[in-house]
Amino acid sequence: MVEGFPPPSPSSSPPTRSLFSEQRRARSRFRRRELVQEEVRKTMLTYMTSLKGEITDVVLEEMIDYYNSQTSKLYRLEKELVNLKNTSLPILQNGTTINDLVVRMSKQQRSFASNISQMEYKIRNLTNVLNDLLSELQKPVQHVRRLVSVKKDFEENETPTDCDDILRQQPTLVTQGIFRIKPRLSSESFDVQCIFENNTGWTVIQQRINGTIDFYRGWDDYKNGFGDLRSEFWLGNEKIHQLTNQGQYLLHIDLKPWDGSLRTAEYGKFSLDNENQNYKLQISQYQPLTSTAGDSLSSPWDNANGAPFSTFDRDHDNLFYDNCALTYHGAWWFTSCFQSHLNGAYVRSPLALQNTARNGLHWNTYALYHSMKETTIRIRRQRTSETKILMAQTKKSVSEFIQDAFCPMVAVLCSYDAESICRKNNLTFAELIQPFCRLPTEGFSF
Ligand SMILES: [Ca+2]
Repeated sequence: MVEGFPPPSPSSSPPTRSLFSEQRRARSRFRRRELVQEEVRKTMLTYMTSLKGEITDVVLEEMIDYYNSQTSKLYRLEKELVNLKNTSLPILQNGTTINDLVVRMSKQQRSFASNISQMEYKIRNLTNVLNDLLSELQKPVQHVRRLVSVKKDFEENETPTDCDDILRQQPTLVTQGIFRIKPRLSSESFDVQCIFENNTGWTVIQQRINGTIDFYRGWDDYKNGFGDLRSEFWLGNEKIHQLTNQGQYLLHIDLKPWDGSLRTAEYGKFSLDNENQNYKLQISQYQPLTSTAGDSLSSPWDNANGAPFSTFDRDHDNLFYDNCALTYHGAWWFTSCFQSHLNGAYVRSPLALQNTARNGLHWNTYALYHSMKETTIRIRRQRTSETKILMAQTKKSVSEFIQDAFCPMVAVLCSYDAESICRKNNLTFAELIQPFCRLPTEGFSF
C-alpha cells in the first residue's frame, strides 16, 4: 500500500466526475511509482550481484597468492629434507642414532676445550720463559752493539793507538821521538815519547835522567801525568790505564846504576786498572831470560801484583801505621812498603850508592842501597806471533788461552751466537772481541 491514498468511504455520497479523474490520476501515479521502485530493485540486484563477483575474485586472488607462496616454501622445505636425509643416511645406516651422535660430539667438544686450555696454559708459560730469555739476551746484545760502534769509531780513527802503531804506519822510523797517539779507550789524543828498537815501537811511561823534575807529587799529578817528555816525566796513570787495556802489554824497565851499566827487567803482562780501582797494578810473566836486574815487582815474597797506587795524599799501602809514599818521598804500588820504587827522590852520586834512607830510585834485586842514575819504563803491545809462542810455552789450547787471557765478555759472546752477530755486522770474531780483550786477536777463529 502506498501512503497518502485514502480508501473510499461507504458513508460518502456517490462520486462525482472530478472525483473519478482524481482517482485515476492517483492510480496512475501509484503505478508509475511501483514501476520506478521495481526498476530500482532490479538495478540494485544487478549491482549487488556484480559487486559480489568482484569481491570473490579479490579474495580468490589473494588466496591463490598465499597458496603459491606456501607451496614454494613447502617445496624448499621438502628439498632441504631430502638433502638432510641424504646427509644423515650413512650414519643411520650404521645404526647410530642422532642422540648418540650428539653425545659423542659433546664429549669430543669437552676434550677439545680441555686440550685448548692446556695449550693456552703452556703458551702462557712459554711466553713468560721467552720474555725472561729475551730480557737476558738484551744484555749481551747491548754489549755487542756498543762493541760494534766502538769498533767503527776505531776504524774512523786514523790516530795511532801507541808507538808500535806509529811504527806500523811509518816503518822507516828509528831511534826515538815525540808522537801523538790516541789509545782506543781514550777520548782525546796526547803526546808520548816513543823508542823504536829492533822493529818495535815502545811507548815510554816514565823517565828519570837528571833529577830536574820533582817526583814528590800528589794523586792528581800522578793521575794526569807531569814533567817533560824530552827529559823526565810520568806519563799519567789514566793514560797508562787506557794504553794497557787495549791489548796485552809487555813491560820493559831499563835501569842505569851509577857504574854506567844497564840492567833490565821485563814482564809479559802489565796493565793498570781504572781509577775506581786506584790504578791497581796487574803484573806477571817475569822474563828471567831477558832480564838482568831481577824481579822486584812480582817476586813471591813481596808481590806488588794487585797493589793499588799510593801517593802521599792517597795512602793505599798495607801499613795502617805508616804512609809509604810520604816516608819514601815518592809514589808507587806500595805494599809494606816496597821491593822497587822508581819515583823516589833523585839522589846523586856518591850519596846514591849508600842511600840508607831508601827514598831514592830503588830496585832491591839489584841493590838494596843504590839509587839509580837513570830509569826508563816503557811498554809495548804483544803481537800475534808472540801470543802464539806464549800459547806454545803454556801448552794451552786456543779456547783455553782465550778463556784465560781475554775478558769475560768472550764467554758471553760465545754463548750468544757470536757467529751470527759477526755475519750481520760483517766482522771476524777477532774484530768483534778485540776492543774488549787484552790480547791481539788476529789469526784466531772459532
Ligand atoms: Ca798506610
